[in-house]
Formats: sequence, structure tokens, C-alpha cells
Amino acid sequence: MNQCKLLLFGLLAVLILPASAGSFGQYGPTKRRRDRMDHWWRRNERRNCSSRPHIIFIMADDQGWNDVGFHNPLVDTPNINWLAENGIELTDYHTAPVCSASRAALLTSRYPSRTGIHQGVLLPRSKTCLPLELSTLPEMLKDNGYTTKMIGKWHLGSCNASCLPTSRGFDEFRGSIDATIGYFNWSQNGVMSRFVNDQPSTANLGTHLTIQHQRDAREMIMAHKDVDSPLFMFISPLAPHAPLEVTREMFDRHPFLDETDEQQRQRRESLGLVAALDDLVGETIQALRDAGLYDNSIVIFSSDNGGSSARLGHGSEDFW
Ligand SMILES: [Ca+2]
Repeated sequence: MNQCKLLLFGLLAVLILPASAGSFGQYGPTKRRRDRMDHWWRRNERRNCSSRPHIIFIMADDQGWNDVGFHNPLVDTPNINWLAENGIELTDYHTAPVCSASRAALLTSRYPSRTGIHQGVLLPRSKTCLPLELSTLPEMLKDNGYTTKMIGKWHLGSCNASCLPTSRGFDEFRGSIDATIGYFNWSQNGVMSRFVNDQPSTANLGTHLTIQHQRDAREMIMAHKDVDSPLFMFISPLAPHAPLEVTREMFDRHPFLDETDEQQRQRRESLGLVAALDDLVGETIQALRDAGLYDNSIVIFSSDNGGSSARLGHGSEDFW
């Protein structure tokens, strides 16, 4: 991860350079600045790194501040802890309060209030979607030579084919188009939500959704091996969003919680989903290593809105 961190600094230097160039005027950059940039380029050349790194953005769903091991030692998240210990922790990071608004903001780089999707979430059979006139992050990265892939929850509308991820900049999509689907039946209100690209899919139905995400991540990353294009992958797992459906192995990851007590049982189920999410993070990083992509990768991990407080009556889903 140290190399990922260094590459993040490197990317910032590349982005800053054109914006700063104008301020140098006729005199150009100072010798000290030129030396620093030359050093950065030489260092990347030694590592055989591209100036366009692979970018993996993992956005958990409803994971709270206290649901990671580096904030709460009782939570079993060794892979996320490792990211925090070896990467850069952004402690003043802000997101929208609900799923659709966060995803719309991330994929358009606009404030949620300027995406048209800023209050509540898109419901099943909604007649709207992320406005088609807005450019998306994967579209812009594709214009710059990236291969773009997405795993997990879309939740930005699916009322017609032009709203689907493969019409909004992603070359490949394996995930769910709706929000609160079953972890085992992959459906919402009896309608199959699992899509592979632009078609519903029941392949491997019955597998826990987060385990399927792990398999998808590995397969899609390994398929990118030796491809002459940087990879942008948006991983948007449902976990640990409700419903609290877990395998027995996931449930047993936090045995100190008493399963005969309803409140503790629900917390144990929720943390079981967090543990499965952590496995997905670990599998993704290992797949990057196995595919030879890791040394030129930036891995970003975030929650979409923190722990859900929609049922607490705080009005926290409000625009403000
Ligand atoms: Ca959410």
C-alpha cells in the first residue's frame, strides 16, 4: 500500500502541474520545482509505472463510523484496518445522507443538489434516473483511455436502457440495479435485480451477494491482466445495508454478541455483513497483486453515507 500512497501524491503532482504552469509566467517553474518533478518521473520510470494509475473505488453502503476496526477494535475488519494503517485517512470527508444522492455526486462530481437526485432515494419502478445530459466519471475516464468496470449497487435509475450503467460509461457491469435486494435471492419485490451488463442474470443465484461480489472482483481484475489500458473499477457493494442476511460463517465472526438477545443478534448480523465487506476489500487487493496491477493502483475506500439513521427520526435524510 505504500506504493499506492506514493502514487497518490504523484497523481496530485501531475494534476497540479498544468494549473500551476500559468503562474510561472515567462520564467517557467523554479529549478527546485523542476528537480522535484524530475525526481518523481524518474522514480516512476524505475517502477515501470504509468502516469495513469489503475483506480479502484470501493464504496460501502450504510457502514458507520464505528463499524471499522481502526475505530472500534471489536469489529473484525483486518483488510480495511490495513488500508487505514498504510494509506491516507481523510478525516474531514463529506457525503450525502442517502444512497442515490451519494452515488450521483460521486459519478458526476457535482453537489447532490445539482444532480436532480438529492432528496430521498430512487424507488423501484421510478420513472426517472441520473439525468442523461450529465457527464459521468467513467465516461470521462474512458475518453482518457481507461477501461471502466462496475460491481454492485447502481441505484441511479433503470427506467429504460439508456439509464443503465453500461449506457453511462461503464464497459462492464455486474451488480444490482435496485437498492434493498435480498442477499440470497438478489430480488426486490419479487423482481430479479441482478444484472450482468444490460440483462438480468440468475447465474449463481443463492450465493451470498457479497461473496458473489468477491468472485466478480477477482474475475474482472484478472481479465484486465496484460490489457494495454488503465483500469477504473467502481465497487459498490450492498453490505452492510439491510436486509441483515448473513451466512453462518459471517454471523460467527463476532461471537461476543449474544444471539439470544434481539438487539445484539441484529448487531451481530450487521457486523457479519461488515466482515464480508472486509473480505471483499482483501480479495480485491489480492487480485490486483495476482494480476500484476497493484504497484500502479490507487485504492480508495469510503462509506456512502455512514450508518443509517433513517429510523431514528432525526430528519437526517433531509437535503440539509
Ligand atoms: Ca446507503
